[in-house]
Amino acid sequence: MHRLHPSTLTESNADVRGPAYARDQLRTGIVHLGIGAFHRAHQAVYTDDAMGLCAPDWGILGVSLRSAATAGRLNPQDGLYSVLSRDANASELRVIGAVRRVLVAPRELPAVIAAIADPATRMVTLTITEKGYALAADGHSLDRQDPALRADLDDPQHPVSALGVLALGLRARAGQGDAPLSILSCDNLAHNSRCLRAALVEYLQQCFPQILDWFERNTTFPCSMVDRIVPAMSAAGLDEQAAALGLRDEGAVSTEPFSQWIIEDDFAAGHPPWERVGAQLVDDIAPYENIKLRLLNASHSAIACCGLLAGVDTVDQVMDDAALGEFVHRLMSQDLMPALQVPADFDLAGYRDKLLQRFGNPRLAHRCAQIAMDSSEKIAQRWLPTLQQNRAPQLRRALAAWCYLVLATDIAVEDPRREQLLAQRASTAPLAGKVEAVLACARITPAAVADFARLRDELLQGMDSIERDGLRALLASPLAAANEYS
Ligand code: CS2
Repeated sequence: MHRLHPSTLTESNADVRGPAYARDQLRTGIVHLGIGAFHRAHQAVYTDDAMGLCAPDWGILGVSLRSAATAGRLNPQDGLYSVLSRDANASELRVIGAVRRVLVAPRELPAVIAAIADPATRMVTLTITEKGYALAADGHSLDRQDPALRADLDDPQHPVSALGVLALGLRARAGQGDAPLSILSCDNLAHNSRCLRAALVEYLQQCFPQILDWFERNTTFPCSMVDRIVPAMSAAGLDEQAAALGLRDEGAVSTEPFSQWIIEDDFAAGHPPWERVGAQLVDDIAPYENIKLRLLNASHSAIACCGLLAGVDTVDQVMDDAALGEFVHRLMSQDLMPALQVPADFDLAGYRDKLLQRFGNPRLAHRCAQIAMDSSEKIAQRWLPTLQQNRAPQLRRALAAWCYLVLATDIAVEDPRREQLLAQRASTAPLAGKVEAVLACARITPAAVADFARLRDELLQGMDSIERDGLRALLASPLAAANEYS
């Protein structure tokens, strides 16, 4: 079978849709830092659609900050890759042409800096995951313990972190005079681009204070809420997608039909007509990002911890499991939804029902282990605001499941604070102290949660109950259902 490439595209199966613009005229308008599967199934798809309606000058130059894997997959295909979206009822396969090339920052730093500095680049976008922002517990200042950030603050000419690369690129851009640029975070963080801006300002104050005036004049930071479930691709998934495409595609991604993107309308130098292909431009995204983070992502993290602990592999299998699926429903309706402020015309129950349907998608095979990664970062964004606002007894059970997972099992989960978490697992100190230390890794501290001592005691009880009777028994135990959302 031939490999996907512009020269082989005509060999793809007949019903596969390709770019609707002259791809040989594609020019770069966007530099994207962190070009993983999510970006390829989300922003790049909107951009591909939008370029069917405008000049193709919003092509994407992807940058990988660490691994050369994505470059190795996409560059031999001239940036082309396929996106398969499917659920129980429908399936669509298409080829995306919006990505022009992928650079690998550790080996091609000068080219990355030149691309950010190039006045033809009108936007820098980022999907670097929560931990990529190196934010301290207050959520906006720099975490000076972060190893990559520390290295960059010491040697800003040879950066390895996203912030460091972006800052050096901005310094080069500023050297050429005024050239407005929108910088847009597409990560699951509350006030994502505003947090990024605050972190960058602090970084620039220390490393390149001479460009701060330029930075004020030339940059905007529209926040955005992104939503599409994109599981990691498996080897079997690649084979299956190649068979459907009729071409081998090493960069293939597979996702759900649903996609949402809400962006603050605050661009410095124009934007692709994303709003004509399904994205929403709004004045204030705060309510939407809260709903998404504290309902979708919060439930996702609970599903992941409970699924891992119960030995259930994927999200749809969790939803199919009587005790676990019912728990997720209660968690949403009793704890998460009552803690949300929603715009007057927003149908929250409808949003929940759609989410339950999306989580149940049997064609996604979204693994609990993937979502459980980096839990210590995610919990602060997804669970903490609800814990601060109400009793949230169901959410406390999910938190007990996480503590149990970390402290009482040997299930390996990647986490930026893995060493601290493992040290607690190994420690012989009393359990209460270990639970407090684990919670602190997720920024759940006495300063953050008013009834912290009670929370800790409930978690100890919850862990004890898991130990004695198993997770399902804890999740099913009767509790007063306060504030039920019907
Ligand atoms: C998930 C998200 O892996 C995770 O942490 O919760 O990636 C989730 O699938 C997306 O935010 C959905 O938009």
